[in-house]
Amino acid sequence: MARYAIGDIQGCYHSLMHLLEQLDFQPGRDTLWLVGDLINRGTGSLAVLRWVFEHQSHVRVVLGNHDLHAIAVAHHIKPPHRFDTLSELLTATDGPALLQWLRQQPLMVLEEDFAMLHAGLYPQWTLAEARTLAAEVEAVLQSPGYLGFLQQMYGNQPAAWHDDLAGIDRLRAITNAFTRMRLLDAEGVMEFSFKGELPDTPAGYMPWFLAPDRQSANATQKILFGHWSALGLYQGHGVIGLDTGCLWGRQLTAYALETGHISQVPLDLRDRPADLAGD
Ligand SMILES: [Mn+2]
Repeated sequence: MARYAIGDIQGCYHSLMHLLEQLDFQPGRDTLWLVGDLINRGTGSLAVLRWVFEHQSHVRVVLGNHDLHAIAVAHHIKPPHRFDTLSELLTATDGPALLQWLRQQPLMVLEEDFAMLHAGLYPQWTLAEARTLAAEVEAVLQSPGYLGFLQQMYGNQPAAWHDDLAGIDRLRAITNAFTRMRLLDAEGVMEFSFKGELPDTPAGYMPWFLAPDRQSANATQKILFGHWSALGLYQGHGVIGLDTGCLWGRQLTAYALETGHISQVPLDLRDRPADLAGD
């Protein structure tokens, strides 16, 4: 029995199949931990989501920004982005059921030895506090009122967390930290536009995992995350970054939780659309 965490798949179905073959992944014996952004931009969003749905009892998933975007587009809350590759999923007869299942997935997984989230963990939060805050958003996403939340989910404000945030501001700040954050400034203001490499971090900002006062820094759990393809494979400070830019022509990466062994496959070119740009 093994557990493997896999970085952002983004609809790269063939690359995922190659990686699972390389791992000799056996459903019923092994478990996958997927760091979110399962779908969009690659050509195989429908195939990826069908595969994950079919193997859901052997897969742990956290929601990424592209996953939430797909749900919002499906409900006509957000217009499709020019480089979205969601139309096959959105028109499939099983599309609504697949997206309903996706909407039930958490923002954070917390076990005794590992935690997993898509983008970042706000430095002021312990892992236990973060899990409680994730539950606030998950409860709304899983409630009949989820459309109202999706309609107000977008926006960069409030950019800093305060414990006394309430209502939609509170839910938006939690969602942005878990699914979009890469950098913050010394005052804890989140920055969402920078997507570059670590050495190019703008002056005055730092990656969330290098914040000097990070409450999760000394946790027992290692933190698995994705979302930052330009960071690449990152191991240090108790975190493991797994988005290695498969979609962008680099690799899809798996991290074996029991051994720390890294496995990688290159992009299968069938996964890459002819028209690819954006984030
Ligand atoms: Mn992402």
